[in-house]
Amino acid sequence: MKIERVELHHISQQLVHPFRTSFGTQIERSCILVAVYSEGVTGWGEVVASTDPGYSYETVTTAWHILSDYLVSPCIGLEVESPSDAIRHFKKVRGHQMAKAGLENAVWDLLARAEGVPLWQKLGGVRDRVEVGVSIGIQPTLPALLDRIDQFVELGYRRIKMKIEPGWEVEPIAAVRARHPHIKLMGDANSAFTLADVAILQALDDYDLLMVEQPLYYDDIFDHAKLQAQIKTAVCLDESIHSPEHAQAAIELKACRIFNMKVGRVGGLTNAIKIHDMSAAAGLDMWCGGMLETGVGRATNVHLATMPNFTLPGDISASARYYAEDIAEPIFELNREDSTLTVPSGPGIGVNILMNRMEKARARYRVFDGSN
Ligand code: OSB
Ligand code: MG
Repeated sequence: MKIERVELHHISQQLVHPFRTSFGTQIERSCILVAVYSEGVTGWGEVVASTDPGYSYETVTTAWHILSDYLVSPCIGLEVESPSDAIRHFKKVRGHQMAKAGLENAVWDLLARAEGVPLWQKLGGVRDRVEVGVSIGIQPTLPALLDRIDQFVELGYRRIKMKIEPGWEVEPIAAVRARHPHIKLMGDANSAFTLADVAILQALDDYDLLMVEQPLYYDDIFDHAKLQAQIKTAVCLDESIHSPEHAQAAIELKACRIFNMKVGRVGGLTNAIKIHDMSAAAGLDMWCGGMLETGVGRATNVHLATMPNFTLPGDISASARYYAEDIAEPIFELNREDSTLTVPSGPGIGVNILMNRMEKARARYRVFDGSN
């Protein structure tokens, strides 16, 4: 198929609840939706960079620049039979994995839609529902935290992730564990600790956590290996893993026992599949992370999480947990009986963009069709 046209849509939507992590509070969520057109078919992908460089150096602005000035133009007029045809020129750009992923994932969706098959089939998925949990931000008080968790448990979520930071770790985790003795529970520090805090992280060993996610520096693999040797709780790496090479280093150094797979952070589905296969071969568990996506990115994540080595519940909650009105339909709803989302069965990612709603949320728009 020849790529005829690419569109970038920068949109911004209010979150249903502010989301506080150790790196800041998000009230609004921006992203770039990428649309790739060929032969009457349109594929969609989401660039999951945020407005601020708090989680990653990438922002909506840097991704707009990298896509506009380097990644998109070489795609116009390109003949693509597989996603690898579309991403060959990406290696001329170092990093900027989220920008790359949005465009690559749109090409995967385009090709799957053109073939009339759901994306999970192209990925070799093995399930039609994926297990999910919910990620809960840092709350102003302990009672507020317990309340918030009760609400989600009531909705049917069976895995709770709590954001932690220095001063908000052992006490809230102990309180949640006391209230929910059997729930799957984990903490995500978003890089807020250092090796000097090892005693705090050791204290978390008493609460039967599934894992502690990214406790140390956002770019680190080496210190995480030192930490994993000193705590019983499994370390999970999120921020530090941007490529199959990073995953290999983490495996060989025993820096973690679990990977959080975010397709944006690793530069697209091709790298996600490589890391999936590497962690399966090495016996590491993995799960699908989230970036407060719209229905587009959420759908990509749901399909990705059907792959066999996604052994733990993902941060892919129901649409209503994020946005009052999503820009794609159908929305994702939690299956209460087993804390899962159902994988869409239509072609490609299996959701459709509500153009009116999307345009209302839109801050910036650009078309690439070879004429500009
Ligand atoms: O660290 O996993 C994270 C959201 C934005 C940036 C980083 C993270 C998160 C989440 C929310 O934890 C996951 C989700 O529900 O989308
Ligand atoms: Mg994380």
